[in-house]
Amino acid sequence: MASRFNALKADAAWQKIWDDRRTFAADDMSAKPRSYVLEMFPYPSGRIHMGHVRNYTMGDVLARYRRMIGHEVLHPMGWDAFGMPAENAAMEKGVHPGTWTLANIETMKAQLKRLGFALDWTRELATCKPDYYGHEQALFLDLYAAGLVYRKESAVNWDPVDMTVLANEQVIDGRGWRSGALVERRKLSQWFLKITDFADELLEGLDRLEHWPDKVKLMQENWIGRSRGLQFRFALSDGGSVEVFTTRPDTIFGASFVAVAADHPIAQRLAAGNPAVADFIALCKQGGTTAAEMDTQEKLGFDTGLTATHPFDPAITLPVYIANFVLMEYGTGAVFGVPAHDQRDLDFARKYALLVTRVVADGDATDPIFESMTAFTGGGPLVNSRFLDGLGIEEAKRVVIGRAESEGWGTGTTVYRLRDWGVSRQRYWGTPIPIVHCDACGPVGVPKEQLPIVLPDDVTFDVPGNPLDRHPTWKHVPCPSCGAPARRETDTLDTFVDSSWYFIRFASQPKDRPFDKAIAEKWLPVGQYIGGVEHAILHLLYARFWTRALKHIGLLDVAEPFAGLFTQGMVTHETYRAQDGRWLSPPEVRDGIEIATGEAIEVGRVTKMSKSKKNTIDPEPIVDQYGADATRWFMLSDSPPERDLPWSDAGIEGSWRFVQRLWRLFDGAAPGEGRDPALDRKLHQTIAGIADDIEALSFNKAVAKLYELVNAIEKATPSASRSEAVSKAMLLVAPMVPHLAEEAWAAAGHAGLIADAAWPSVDPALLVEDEVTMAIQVNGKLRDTLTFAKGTPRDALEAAALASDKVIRAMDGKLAKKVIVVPDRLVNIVA
Ligand code: ANZ
Ligand code: ZN
Repeated sequence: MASRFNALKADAAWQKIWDDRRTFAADDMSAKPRSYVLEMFPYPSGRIHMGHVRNYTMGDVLARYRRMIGHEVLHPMGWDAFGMPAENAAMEKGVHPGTWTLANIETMKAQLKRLGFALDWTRELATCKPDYYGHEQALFLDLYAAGLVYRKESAVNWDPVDMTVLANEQVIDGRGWRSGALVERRKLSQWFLKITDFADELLEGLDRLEHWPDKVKLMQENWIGRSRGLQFRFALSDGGSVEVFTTRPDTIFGASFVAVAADHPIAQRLAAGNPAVADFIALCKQGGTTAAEMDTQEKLGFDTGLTATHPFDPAITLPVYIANFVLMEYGTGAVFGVPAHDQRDLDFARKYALLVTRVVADGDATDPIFESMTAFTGGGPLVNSRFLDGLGIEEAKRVVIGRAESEGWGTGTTVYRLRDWGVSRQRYWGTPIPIVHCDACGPVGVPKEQLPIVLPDDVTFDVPGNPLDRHPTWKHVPCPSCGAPARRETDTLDTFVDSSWYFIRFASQPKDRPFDKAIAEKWLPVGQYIGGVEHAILHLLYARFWTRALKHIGLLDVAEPFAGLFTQGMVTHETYRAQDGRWLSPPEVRDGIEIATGEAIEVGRVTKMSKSKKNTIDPEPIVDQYGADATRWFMLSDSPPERDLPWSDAGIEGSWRFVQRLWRLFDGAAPGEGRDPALDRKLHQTIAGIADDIEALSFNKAVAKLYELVNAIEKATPSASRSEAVSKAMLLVAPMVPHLAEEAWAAAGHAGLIADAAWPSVDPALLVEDEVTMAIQVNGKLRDTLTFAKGTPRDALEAAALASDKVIRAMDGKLAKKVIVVPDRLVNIVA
């Protein structure tokens, strides 16, 4: 062996061997216990980043470890390959989205390979390929046939200058990202998936996900947002009535106005006779559709002059407004406002000088006059509310709902914040929705034998809008049902649909159908899923829904897609700024100086690596310089995996030095004879501890134990124990630094791959601590502590205690009358 580990050479050599031998291909038919380890698949943006490296290294250590303990491991990789950035590249650089995407996949795949991940590349998939999205189209049709897909008018962001629909992320401060025009809300007929049918199941299923982080479960719970509500009618001064919906019926005595949406029938009726109303409604239609935008928009209202009668007291009347913050799509499109206890209502009430009455006590504050500009949304006993006074919020809700129902003016309902999933995107680079619109037959599903409906290649991006829609021929097809000339659907599916079932396709990928039920069921659910917390809500909820929907239609009998979930922290780095405020990248800076100008720079906060702040470290040159193993090792050390990992040069250099140190240890192991009991114990404790740490994904703890073990081995003198510890240490580090481990394993004369070797077994007897620290007392007072081998006999303990300097001093010349010995615990000398 050479005394220096040549990572560049070893990395490439072992990667080729793993590839040639298909070492990490999973066997569907294996009789071994199965492990499905999955990291969230990447979007092929062009290059991998440190976040990918950290994420995939964690999954890789678990996957390799599970192989070593004898599992058949499925650890696949693919590409979430549809989406806007490819279309943006097409618009900016004139390159076809497909060309751009496939080139990125090729680059990134090569980059991933250089990190030596134990991936089953035979199952690689890319969602932008017809052999993936064609099966997705088939599943969409199955869901359509089962009534889980429907069409509905819904609001979109409309750019009036570019004449196109914009995705929410293309609306910046209420304006189109390209045109800069104020975005309007427009109605379009769009496709929806009935996720709300599964709201209760999705909520209740969370309780059974023991291996999910609580914070993610809470986020999903809030997103589903199940609550009890009340729907009831207010009588109006014009003889009509308006139905409102509330989740806070307890606050009914704090109501100071009623508000309806701009497209509520009452508003529309008033607009017909009053141009001022019509103008106000037009004003409300400006602005984006995202919840955040709705929240930050200024609250605007139009007083209709109508009044509404309070359900519990006809003497109380409330003004009726048309308001821009009330949505027609939610509840009944009308609300009553309680300004003291809802911030939107308070903003509105202050603006229009309406009454603000406190009805929930805020600690000592019970005064009906509410002065603050911040609504009180906390809990407390009801006040100023007649028969509700003194009740808690939940109790008061029940009382009001009970009275409304028994008096017949309202109904209690269970309501959800969760909306059905709108999947239509007016974009090119996505899965074509397999529907044909016929004037006679309406929307008709494409017969499955015509799938995949493939995207046309000859599209242009020089003008805004959807290239599929303006393609000269693609959409003109005969109706599958009656044969008359008809139009293909030109919307494509939300890319979240693609990622809602890729883990099923990884498990089984027949050519002629989306997956084989029996084989997919062998692998699923994914045992350990690892990814960013940014997907805590949408992706994970959609995948849970899709899995249930497939179960509902009998295609797959799996309750939950991901049994275990782990959300890893980010890789962060310092930020640098030049004197003139320009962000500088780490290579442009040395010792606090901008290299190019020689001027001092300002060191900013440590933040998530991002292109905009230029504080990214490109993994590829790091791997070139330090090798895959040092890079992997650094990703695992220092920070707990759920926390942020600050990148530092010192950190990667330290990892590199440790890799070299491991190499010297494996290289220089002189054979020896005789046992070294302390080292034996250390080794076996480390084996057991690391196994637990890896299962718990506490990689930093496993790393710390390996440092300790290596220290102990280095200090030990040659012995049979030391030789054993060296060769077992190779196995222990193999999941983390696999190239070095293979190299050392081969050099030590083993025939097979260390990737296929078994995890060392533990001798339970050696796990027991064999030393005890005992209290030595004189007349019941602690005077000394001494360490003995476990089970040391009484007379030896007694003799050692009496010989202690501290004891002798404490006895002050007196004789011991009696010595009480509790073996392994204490010695008490009575003097
Ligand atoms: C009275 C009230 C008092 C309300 C109070 C809230 C706080 P969640 O919980 O998110 O479902 N609301 C109902 N329909 C609406 C619509 N179409 N557009 C805008 N707001 C609407 O929200 C339910 C609450 O949102 C309802 O309860 C209603 O205001 C409002 F202290 O009624 B509440
Ligand atoms: Zn037809």
